[in-house]
This record gives sequence, structure tokens and C-alpha cells, in this order.
Amino acid sequence: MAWLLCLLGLLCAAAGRAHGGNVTYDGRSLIIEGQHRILFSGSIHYPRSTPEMWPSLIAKAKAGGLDVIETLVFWNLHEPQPGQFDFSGRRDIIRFIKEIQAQGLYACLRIGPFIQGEWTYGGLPFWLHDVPGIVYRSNNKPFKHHMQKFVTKIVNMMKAEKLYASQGGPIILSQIENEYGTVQAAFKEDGTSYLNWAAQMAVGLGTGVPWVMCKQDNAPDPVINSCNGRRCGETFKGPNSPNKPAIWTENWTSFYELFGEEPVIRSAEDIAFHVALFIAKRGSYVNYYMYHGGTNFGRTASDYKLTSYYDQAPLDEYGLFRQPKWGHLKELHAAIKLSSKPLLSGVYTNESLGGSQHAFVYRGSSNKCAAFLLNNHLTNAVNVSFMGSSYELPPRSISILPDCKTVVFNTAKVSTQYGTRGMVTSQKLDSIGKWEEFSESIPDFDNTSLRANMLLEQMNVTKDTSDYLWYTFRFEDDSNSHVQQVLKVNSLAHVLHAFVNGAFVGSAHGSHEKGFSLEKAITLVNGTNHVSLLSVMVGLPDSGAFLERRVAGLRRVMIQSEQEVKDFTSHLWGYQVGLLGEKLEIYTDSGSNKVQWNAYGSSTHKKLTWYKTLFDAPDGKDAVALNFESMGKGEIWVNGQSIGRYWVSYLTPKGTPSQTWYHVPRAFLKPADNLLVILEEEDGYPLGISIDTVSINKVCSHVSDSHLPPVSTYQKQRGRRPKLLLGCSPGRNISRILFASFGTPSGDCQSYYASNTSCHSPKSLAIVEKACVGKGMCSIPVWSKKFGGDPCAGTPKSLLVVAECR
Ligand SMILES: *[C@@H]1O[C@H](CO)[C@@H](O)[C@H](O)[C@H]1NC(C)=O
Ligand SMILES: *[C@@H]1O[C@H](CO)[C@@H](O)[C@H](O)[C@H]1NC(C)=O
Ligand SMILES: *[C@@H]1O[C@H](CO)[C@@H](O)[C@H](O)[C@H]1NC(C)=O
Ligand SMILES: *[C@@H]1O[C@H](CO)[C@@H](O)[C@H](O)[C@H]1NC(C)=O
Ligand SMILES: *[C@@H]1O[C@H](CO)[C@@H](O)[C@H](O)[C@H]1NC(C)=O
Ligand SMILES: *[C@@H]1O[C@H](CO)[C@@H](O)[C@H](O)[C@H]1NC(C)=O
Ligand SMILES: *[C@@H]1O[C@H](CO)[C@@H](O)[C@H](O)[C@H]1NC(C)=O
Ligand SMILES: *[C@@H]1O[C@H](CO)[C@@H](O)[C@H](O)[C@H]1NC(C)=O
Ligand SMILES: CC(=O)N[C@H]1CO[C@H](CO)[C@@H](O)[C@@H]1O
Repeated sequence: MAWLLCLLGLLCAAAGRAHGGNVTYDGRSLIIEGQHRILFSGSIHYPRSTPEMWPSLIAKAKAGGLDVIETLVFWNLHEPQPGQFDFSGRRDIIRFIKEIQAQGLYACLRIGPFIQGEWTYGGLPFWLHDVPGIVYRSNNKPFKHHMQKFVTKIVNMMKAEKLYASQGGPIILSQIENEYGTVQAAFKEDGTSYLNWAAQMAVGLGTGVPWVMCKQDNAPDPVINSCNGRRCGETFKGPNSPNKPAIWTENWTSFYELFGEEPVIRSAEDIAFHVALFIAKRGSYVNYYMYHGGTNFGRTASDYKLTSYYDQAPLDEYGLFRQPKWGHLKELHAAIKLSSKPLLSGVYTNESLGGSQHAFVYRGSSNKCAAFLLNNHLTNAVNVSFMGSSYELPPRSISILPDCKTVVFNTAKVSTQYGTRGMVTSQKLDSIGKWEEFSESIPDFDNTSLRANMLLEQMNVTKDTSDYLWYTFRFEDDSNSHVQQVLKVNSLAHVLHAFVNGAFVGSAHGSHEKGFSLEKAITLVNGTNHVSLLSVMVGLPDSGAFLERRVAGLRRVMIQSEQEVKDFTSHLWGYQVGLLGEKLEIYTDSGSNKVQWNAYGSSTHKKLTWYKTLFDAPDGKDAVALNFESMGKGEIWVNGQSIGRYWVSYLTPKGTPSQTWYHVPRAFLKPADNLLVILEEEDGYPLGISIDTVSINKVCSHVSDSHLPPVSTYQKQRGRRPKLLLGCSPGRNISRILFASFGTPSGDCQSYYASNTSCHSPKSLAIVEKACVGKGMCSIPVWSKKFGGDPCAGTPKSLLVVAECR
């Protein structure tokens, strides 16, 4: 599809062929090789997919009309221990940037190194916590020392590979810190000093490309302040200097998701509206956060965040087109690129066209002119008059006129197809004989070597080596065993499983930024009693000031009977970091031999059970996911690689799991005998798991005869008509037309549809079948002549088609 735009000479010129020369900027835009540029950028984070997926993700972003790929840099992934660096596999940032370059796009490197990003500990390595006297993100010597060391290392790596645009490479922009403006006040004057230091330090690295600080109204010169949010066209106060361009570094395409929450769906129309408004008001750079979200593999997600990341982005978790979002934004980009000459060099004016209607106009030399017509009314369409012509604007929409005459795009009119993603079961893992299990042992106080007369803070004990920390104690009881007693525990993180004398008594969990308590009736024995409490974190926190002082784990423990309350908070406690299965790495090929696995169903206790089986990779190239509907909570490994935490038992308010399918990248798989190991904390049923393939198996499009023709046909002198375009993912064909009606069909792609018998061309199905079946993509003009005559003259008509992809 990129070739189409290339034919128009649009994107080819944009290709990241920097031949050296510093990137600069002025009040209008970034200036690359002497050219002002309007740039569309999209976030793709390298560790949230596999190197095997990168080329196709970047190609799809380019085909969607992006100029720039943005990524954060993940410090704790690269420097897990001080001075020990890792840039292998998914961590290979150089390979990622080079792939961007190879495809002719630019790169934006958001180094942070505090990044938030729903990434555990906001990207900071946990070892920083034990640096004496450290205060993160403040005017604090130890923090500044380590931050400068890491930022310099990354910059030098990029320089050594000649990856900055100033060296002929793709990187045109960098970011230091992240959304510091939201926490700066907490640090008082140390915040201001740190901010200035960070800016100077970054600029001093001499990259030859500008630095930005997002959500930082007071970013010191020459660092550019930029906007993050959903509605920067409305909310951004603008650059803090007339010499800086308006840059939108995070335009959220949806929002990150937490376990227990419903997904946030942001419509294609809404995103397009806000991007168009931002550009209309002299914005010059928009980054979609995220363009592809991907997967939080292993334990990389921050507190309570889902393993799947921004699945609602224009490219979904699996890298499939999320339609109509991807296509509608592609049309928007093409429309704006058609307008870029007057946008960048014309004289800007805005004029009122009525109450809630505005024109934003750029008049250049030699009659070059581009306009954005805004109708801000939420419910009413209006006709406006602009430069002697009349235009109908749908409610809450913007029309783009690259020549101040022809509307090529309206943000509210989606002519792109809709896609339905389907999961197809390829293999059920329902054979008992193929599963084995291993019961994690429940340690008691006598098993522990780490002791303290208090409840220790969890992160400081585990040092982020595990989600799990056992808190154990023992005590003598001589009360009658028939006396009712209640165990009461207050905890700040995140999940608790309680055992008394080796038997499970109950679980509880909190929610984002909220502690919780557990209260369970227990039975004690006359003599020594053992209490073992497993505190589980679901990711470290990733935001807020003074992260180094954050507290997690148990806070108070009591046992209450009718007679008395015994407080064990300051009792002698014994600790065990992590689980035995983790320590022995029984999820790997070699580690799995270190324990005795038993037949499925033979364990005495069901909680905290490891399950193991082998499976074959599904045929073909479709993405692979595990359907975990039947499971509770835990972690999944395939061939020794963690594909992340799962938590299916934590339901949303609507009563469904936040995430049922878990992505297994093809690169993790071999053709046969893949080792699947699961740690199940609750009592999930592994025989209900299936290996599914993921694909877009249904597409639908609805285009009316008043719709705009595709932007790519703009320069055609004649024959521009609205067109219905349908296409399947590469490698698939339209196998069947499920519905087709030219006339006034009722319903649309999102709801029930039916033909209107009084206005329906009887040839609809036959004509669409002939044009589309057996093809990867097809295009049909929405025009009575194509359908053997007008089924109801004088009435506006549309074509609605639903097709199956195989
Ligand atoms: C390009 O940027 C580098 C580093 O910021 C600076 O040293 C150099 O003077 C700049 N070159 C030009 C031609 O502005
Ligand atoms: C129109 O432009 C003026 C001057 O640049 C600005 O103050 C005003 O906010 C703009 N109006 C709108 C609706 O953007
Ligand atoms: C706009 O004008 C056209 C042509 O006169 C008319 O058909 C249409 O109903 C008008 N739309 C609105 C919202 O008034
Ligand atoms: C705890 O100690 C007991 C007795 O020594 C032993 O049987 C058991 O395996 C130990 N459990 C763990 C988890 O180490
Ligand atoms: C963290 O643990 C160490 C011992 O490992 C202790 O000296 C230190 O006080 C603890 N810090 C906090 C904040 O709890
Ligand atoms: C508990 O056991 C001790 C020693 O065996 C005994 O003296 C006492 O009566 C028992 N208490 C109860 C409540 O059974
Ligand atoms: C069918 O279309 C005709 C002509 O546009 C219209 O008058 C009628 O209301 C429609 N009927 C239904 C059920 O949509
Ligand atoms: C798609 O259709 C083309 C042309 O009819 C055919 O050559 C190809 O084999 C089909 N591909 C699939 C995956 O069915
Ligand atoms: C992470 C972050 O900055 N989130 C903020 C984004 O903006 C919304 C409002 O649009 C705030 O509510 C969030 O806190």
C-alpha cells in the first residue's frame, strides 16, 4: 500500500534518508536537512514484541503513513545488575533502530531513563534502591551520577553506529525524563535544579538532534516541551517559546489496561478528530501512543497492568491491523500530507464560520491554500459557507481541504473496512495423560533462614527477583481447638494466599494503588501452630514521586478469638524469597528434571501447583495464543521463556476476565514438542486450555454514495467516486460474501444488518461475489451504474458488504 502513496510522491520524499546535518527547529516544525516537516510518529517498543516481528510491524506502520517510529529505552532490561549490560534478543535496540532505518523511516528515542510506560519500576533498575542516600529524579548526586552514566552509554552506542540524523542516521529526536511536570512540585527546589541539570546534561551530549521533555511546560531551552494526552488539540497550552514547534509526544490511541478493568476503546473518529485539530492549530508532530502495544513478557508489566499492552492500538497485540483505526488514520495522514506545502509555508489565519464552526486556513504563495473546517457541535451536522462554497460538516468533525476547495477527508466519515479478529482452536490440551504436575512446597518458619522481628517491606527483600515472598511465623496455642479464631492480615501488595499448619485458608487481593485485608476463620491446634503467608506482587509500581520509598507487602497480622486479639506484627518472622520451582527454574528444559513431576490430579493440595505438558506449533503463519479461560492466576512459560503473568480469575465489573488469550510469539516455538509450564496459584483447570491461532477472519465495509473517494485518488482529474475497498491479511483471500446490499441497507458494520427490500439492488450479491471472491483485496465503486440501475432514484444509497477471509 505504501506504493500508492509513493506514486503521489508523498511518503517517498519522507523516507528517512538523512544525509547528515543537524536536526533543528523553529516555531513551525522540526527542520530536517533544511526542510520543515509535518511528521506522524508511532510508538512501538522493541521489547514488547520479538525481533522477528519488527520488520512487519515497521512496514505496516510505514504503510499507515507514519514517518517516525518512537521507542522508550528500558534501563532495567539493559542493566539488570550495575555495570552488567544486556542488548541481546528483544533487547537489541541497535537492531531495532537499524530496521527502522532500513525501511526508510525516522526514529525518536525516548531515553528517559525514567520512562513510566506501564513498565515495572518505570524502567529504573531495582539495584538503584540500595544505592546509599539515593532519591530518584531529584537533585541528588547518586541518582544523577547513575542516570548520566546510562544516558551517556545509550547516546554513545547510537553515535558509534552513526544512528543520529546528524550522522546520516534515522534518529531525529530524543527525550530526556518523562512527564516530570506531573511530579516536579513534590521535589520543591530540588525538582527545578534537577530539571535544569537533566536538560543541560542531555544537550551537552552533542547529538545534533533536538531533545524534548513531555508534559513539562517549563522545559529549559533549548529542550522542547511537548504534550501527552488524548486531546492535545484542545488542551495543550503550546510551546513555551515562539521558537519551538508544537509537538504531541503521546496521543493515546486507547489506554493501558489493568487486571479487573474493562478495555478502553477509543474510536478511530475521535483520534482522527484530535489529531486533525492539533495540526489545524499549527501542530507539526504527532506520536501515537501506542501504534503497536504488544506484550508485557515475563514480569515486565508494572503494578496490576495486563500482560497484553494497548491491544486496541492501530496494530493489535499480534501485529494485525486494528480496523478501521489503522486505515482511517492512514487516510488522515495522506490528507494532511497533501496539504503540507501551504501548512508549512503558508500564512495561518483562523476564522469563525458560525457558533461552533471554525476554519483554520493556510494561504501560501502562488494560490496554494489548505483549510481545515471544524464543526465542534456534538450532535448537529451543519452547512457552512467557506470561500464562496457550501460544505456540510457532520457533528464533531473536521474536513480537510488541501486546496481550500475539495474535501478529501472528514474525520467522522469512515470509509475504511472494519475487521473482526477471530481465535480458532488448533489444539485442545484436554488429555489427562499428557499433563504432569508438581506441588510447590509450603514452607513454614522452620524452613526459613532470613529472620526479623518485624514485617519487612517486600520489594526490599525480594530485590525484584520474584513476585513471591513468604512471610512465616510460629506460635504456641493452648486454647481448645473448637474455639473460633480469625486470621486478619492487612497488606499493601497485591495478592495474598494464606496457609495455617500447611492447609490453605484463603486468598485476597487489592486493586491498583489500593491495599486490602484478608479475614478468614481458622482452626488452631493445641501446641505449635505455623502460619505461612504468601504475598504476591503483580509488578512493581511505575509512577509518582519518591518511588524509592514505596512500600509493599504485609503491614499488620493478627489472630482474634472471642477472648483476645493477638497481634503478630512485631513477632519473630521468617522469610523465603521466591518459590522452589522458580529457584530450580523448572520451567526450562534442563530445570524441569530437577523435581519429581507426578501424574495429573495426584497432589494433596491444589493451590500453588506447577503444570507441564508438550504441544505442537499450529501449522501456518498465523499468530498463536493460549486460551486460558479455565485458569486462575499465575505465570506461563513456553520453552523456558516467560510469556507473562495471567490473571483470568480477576473479573471486570461486567463479569468477564480482562485478558483470556496470551500471546506466544512464533519465534518462541519449534514445530513440535514445545514445553509448556504453568504456575497456577489458584485452582485453575489446565485441561481446559487450548492452543489457538489468531487472524482477521471477517471484514466489513459500509460506504455511501456521499462518502469521499479514497484520498489516494485525489489527483485523478476524473472518475473520482466513493469506493468500497475490502481486503484480507496478507496470505488470505476473500472466501465468501456473507452479506451484500446496494440500496438502503439497515444496520452497519458494528451492528445487525439487513437489506431493505424496497430499496435493494437484487444483483448486489452476485456483483460483489464476482468482484471479490478468491481475491486478497477488491474495490467496488458505490455507483448505481455498477449495480444495473438505481434501485430507488432520488434517495441517498450505500453499499454494505460483509465478507469472510480464509
Ligand atoms: C551540530 O550539533 C553539534 C552537537 O550539538 C554541534 O557541536 C555542532 O556545532 C552542530 N553543527 C552545526 C553545523 O550546527
Ligand atoms: C485563532 O487564532 C488566534 C491567534 O492566533 C488565537 O488566539 C485563537 O485562539 C485562535 N482560535 C481558535 C479557535 O483556535
Ligand atoms: C445542507 O445543504 C444541503 C443542500 O442544500 C441539504 O440537502 C442538507 O440537508 C443540508 N444539511 C444540513 C445539516 O442542514
Ligand atoms: C521444610 O522443612 C521440612 C522439615 O525439615 C521439610 O520436610 C520440607 O521439605 C521443607 N520445606 C521446604 C519448602 O523447604
Ligand atoms: C532494606 O533492607 C536492608 C537490609 O537488606 C536494610 O538495611 C534497609 O534498612 C532496608 N531498607 C528499607 C527502606 O527498608
Ligand atoms: C493442651 O495440651 C496441654 C498439654 O498436652 C494440655 O495440658 C491442655 O489441657 C490442652 N488444652 C486444651 C484446651 O485442650
Ligand atoms: C427502506 O428504504 C426506503 C427508501 O429509502 C425507506 O423509505 C424505508 O423507510 C426503508 N425501510 C426500512 C425498513 O429501512
Ligand atoms: C487466493 O486467490 C488466488 C487467486 O485466485 C489464488 O491463486 C491463491 O491461491 C488464493 N490464496 C489462498 C490463500 O487461498
Ligand atoms: C500517565 C498520565 O499522565 N496520565 C494522565 C493522562 O491524562 C489524563 C487526562 O486526559 C489523566 O487523567 C492521566 O492521569
